Amino acid sequence: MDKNLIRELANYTHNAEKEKREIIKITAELYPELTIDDAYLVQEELVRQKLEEGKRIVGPKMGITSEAKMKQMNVDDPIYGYVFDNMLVNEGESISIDDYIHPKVEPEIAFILSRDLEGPDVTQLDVLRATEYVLPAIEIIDSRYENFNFTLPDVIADNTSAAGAVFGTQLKRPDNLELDVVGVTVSINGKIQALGAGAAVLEHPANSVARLANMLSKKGEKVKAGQPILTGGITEAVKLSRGDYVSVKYGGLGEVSFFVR
Ligand code: 0L1
Ligand code: MG
Repeated sequence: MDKNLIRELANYTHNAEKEKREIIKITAELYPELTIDDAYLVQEELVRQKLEEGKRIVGPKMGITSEAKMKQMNVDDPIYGYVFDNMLVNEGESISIDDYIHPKVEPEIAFILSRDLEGPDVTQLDVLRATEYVLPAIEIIDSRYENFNFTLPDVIADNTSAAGAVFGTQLKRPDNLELDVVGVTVSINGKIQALGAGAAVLEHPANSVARLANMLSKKGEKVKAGQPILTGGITEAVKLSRGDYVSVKYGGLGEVSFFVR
């Protein structure tokens, strides 16, 4: 793919993110031929631009991690993107809805590794052995595309809709936790809007970290120790509105909350 085109497409999604403005998906008219491999080149350029602006990668995130969503999008692999430091929201604090386009939240379990993991054959057991802590988290997604209407290459080129992350402050050792049967409820203003269990993420959230390591190995990259890794939404994404109090409870892992003003 031509370098100028990669830059043009990265500018397209990056500018929309900076200006909090909806855009039409790339594959509609701008470049209908965009493949998944092309889209990761666009994402790499987007990441490069953000780093050049002084932003810092906090950690990777996985998306499309439920079998139902993969089937719906007709793909075999989940997708990945990156959470940056300017996207972090402190637990218990508030966000302004005006800083987003049409934000939604996803309850996720995050992993912090004690050592790097390098694919291509990383397993769930390898991940659990390398895990220092797991922690509860909420991802805020905010596709830059109109009505969240995109194909898989489009969403990869948009850094997989990454817009925010709230990490819980309780870190737990993974040893005595059964993360596949951890229950999760997402409440808005005290009313449960979605619920699920850890197994919704590739049967076990550790599988998501393994898949990430194996996908990154195709580019000669690893999953790094010390970074929180968002493993994917346990329930469908829940839309946010001004005035919401968002509270997510995780069995055995604690609670994470924030306000929307
Ligand atoms: O983190 C995610 O699972 C989001 C992936 C992109 C799909 C979306 O924006 O709904
Ligand atoms: Mg997510």
